Amino acid sequence: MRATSEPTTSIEKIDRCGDLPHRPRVLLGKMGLDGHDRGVKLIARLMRDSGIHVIYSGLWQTPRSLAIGARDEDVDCIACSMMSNSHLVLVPNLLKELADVGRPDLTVNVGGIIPKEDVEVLRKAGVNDVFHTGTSMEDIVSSVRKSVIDYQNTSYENTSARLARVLSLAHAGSPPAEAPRARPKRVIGLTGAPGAGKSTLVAAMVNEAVRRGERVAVVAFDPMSPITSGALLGDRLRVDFNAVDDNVFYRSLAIVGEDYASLPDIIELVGGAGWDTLLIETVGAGQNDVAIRNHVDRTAVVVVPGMGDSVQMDKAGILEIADLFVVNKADHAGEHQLVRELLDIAEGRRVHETIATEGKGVVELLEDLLG
Ligand code: B12
Ligand SMILES: Nc1nc2c(ncn2[C@@H]2O[C@H](COP(=O)(O)OP(=O)(O)OP(=O)(O)O)[C@@H](O)[C@H]2O)c(=O)[nH]1
Ligand SMILES: [Mg+2]
Repeated sequence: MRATSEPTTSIEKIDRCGDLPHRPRVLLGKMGLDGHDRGVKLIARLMRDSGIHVIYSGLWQTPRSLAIGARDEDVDCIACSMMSNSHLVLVPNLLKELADVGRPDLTVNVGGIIPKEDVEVLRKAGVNDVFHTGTSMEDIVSSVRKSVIDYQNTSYENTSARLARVLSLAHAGSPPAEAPRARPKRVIGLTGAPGAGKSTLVAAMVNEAVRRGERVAVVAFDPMSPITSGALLGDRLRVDFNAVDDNVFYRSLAIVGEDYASLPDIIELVGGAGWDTLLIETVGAGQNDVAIRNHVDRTAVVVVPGMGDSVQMDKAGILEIADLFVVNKADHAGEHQLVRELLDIAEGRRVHETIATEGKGVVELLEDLLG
């Protein structure tokens, strides 16, 4: 029998970062309008399988959306993959935006299709290192290891940069005593099965909230590998930061199981930094994953058609902790039956129907959750 710490695939999954002061956090950024995503996806897996926490921001990022992401995620470095021959414009712009958002010190590494004569130009502009097609996994991991920063500096002038660092320390178990604390006015939990559409719903809701002139903080949890302690943090990519800019503070964190030990600190520190509304997305949840309820004011349980029948509805566990239900993917077959079955057990709790990808039902959900 295989032990839970043994890899299930032939990729050599080894923690190559366990000796560092903290788990390296890397923002994998893809600027430009091209769709070459094979390289970044490969790098993301390599990093995750080496014990690195990788935040993948998705294609078509702008210098500003990447800079905001890097600051709020408090990454050790940005790994920029450039395939569209726009590196001489976009990368210097990224460095400028990093300075504008309060983190001129952040390490930027660039890789992809970069002509030799451009390497020096990029370095002069402030890029730390440049990597080419065929770069080995060892080189990539070593570039990340070298970028690991010291968390002791909490004195950034920019409030989001400061909050981001304080959250890094809190998640590592040592929140700075002097950081301001207050519980946000509204702390909402979203939970539900993996892939139910939690992040897409959060993205649609924050988009609508910002359109209304509000600011929202989000903390999104994803699983940490039991083998390497690495993680691929992929919730953030659903949000279009070109639209919401830094009216949304978004932080991705990796946990094992339902270990929300740092969450009470995180909630108070987010509130202390002036955010009134906090949405918390759990790791994709199973029937037994109910711990989030202890931390939030209201819990929305997201369910999708086609996952069971009325017997599942009566089982103890996750459906019991719902303050309201969201039937997402309402465009899928079986939606009406699911709503009927939920209404049978809802006991007055509201059942929302949404298609998160089209924004359908999102306004009603937002109004119910945020009032
Ligand atoms: C596969 C491919 C495609 C696929 C993309 C599939 C996908 N989903 O990614 C398809 C067929 C769709 C495609 C389309 C196009 N492509 Co194309 N494509 C390639 C090709 C052959 C390989 C790229 C690849 O996937 N390599 C494998 C990955 C794993 O390697 P990588 O991305 O280089 O990443 C490695 C390193 O660079 C490094 N790395 C990368 N980034 C970073 C970042 C950091 C920080 C670090 C440490 C390391 C690092 O690590 C990786 C692992 O070693 C290249 C040519 C080449 N040999 O590179 C052309 C190429 C990139 N394509 C090119 C072009 C022009 C196009 C098209 C515009 C062609 C056209 N006229 O239609 C379209 C654009 C389509 C679009 N929507 O954007 C040009 C780009 C020219 C330029 N930038 O100056 C290239 C160079 C071909 C050429 N010689 O002209 N393409
Ligand atoms: N058809 C359809 N697809 C949707 C809908 N909402 C989300 N999706 C898709 O479902 C997939 C998963 O969405 P996510 O928002 O990442 O789901 P999640 O619950 O956050 O996933 P985890 O964080 O991994 O648990 C994505 O491909 C979305 O585009 C919907 O209402 N209808
Ligand atoms: Mg998610």
